[in-house]
Amino acid sequence: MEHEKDDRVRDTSEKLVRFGVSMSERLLEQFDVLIASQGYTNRSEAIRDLVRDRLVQTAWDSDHGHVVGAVVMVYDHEMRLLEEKLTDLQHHHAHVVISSMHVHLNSRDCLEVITLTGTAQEVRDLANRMLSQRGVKHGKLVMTGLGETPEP
Ligand code: NI
Repeated sequence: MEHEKDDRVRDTSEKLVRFGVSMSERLLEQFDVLIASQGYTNRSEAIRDLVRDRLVQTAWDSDHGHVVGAVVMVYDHEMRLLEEKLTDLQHHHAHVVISSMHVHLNSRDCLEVITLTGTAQEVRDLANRMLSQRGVKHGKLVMTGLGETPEP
């Protein structure tokens, strides 16, 4: 039974291609030290992640690239009209907002995580508009993505 299950997983996975890479011994040594310090146990996984990271960055650099991101922010919920403004922005860009999580940190401050998807420009614009509101004490847009186009 275990064997059948393994075959099914293999059938649906993408075809792997092996290729050779040439680089100087010194560069490879430095790469190995770097990836070992990051917890990688093999070069292939580290190289795949580097390639995906470059593809994600390129999607963010092109305004039309499809991206996924999360706004993580801390704000003062007693700031007049702030919660209404943040909610209004999300309603007006509902096609970009996937979900949100709200945490009451203490009697005044809230942490909110809002996940977004769309073109890089749409996601960046909405994130900037939320983060620049008065009363938002700290926040960041975490930029990520699939890094590759899923198979049709
Ligand atoms: Ni709260």
